[in-house]
Amino acid sequence: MAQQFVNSKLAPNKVVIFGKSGCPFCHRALDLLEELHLKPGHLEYIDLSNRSDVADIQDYLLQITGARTVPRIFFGHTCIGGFTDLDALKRSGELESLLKQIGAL
Ligand SMILES: N[C@@H](CCC(=O)N[C@@H](CS)C(=O)NCC(=O)O)C(=O)O
Repeated sequence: MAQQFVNSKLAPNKVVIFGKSGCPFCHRALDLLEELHLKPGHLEYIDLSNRSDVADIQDYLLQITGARTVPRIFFGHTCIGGFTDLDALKRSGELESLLKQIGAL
């Protein structure tokens, strides 16, 4: 179920953030991406906080991305990591071109 849920959310030209409401890194990741004004419908924030299967989802995220912390951020089907990694992409100047490559910007 967790696997199905996560995979159903990912799409080639979409940015997806799996987060939790009490997580400051999640809010910073969402703010950073919202500031870039991605194409409508190409950014989705998924709040895992109130889901009964949150642990299963995080276990599955660990399995496919190497970490179960939130945020877990996907560009298409590729996980770019968490907020620190997103911020590093911004600072290095790679972020916008990666978003353009997947068709989200
Ligand atoms: N360096 C990571 C830090 C992420 C992190 O520490 N997230 C916390 C929440 S703010 C977390 O996942 N804690 C465990 C949990 O909520 O299951 C990032 O930038 O994404």
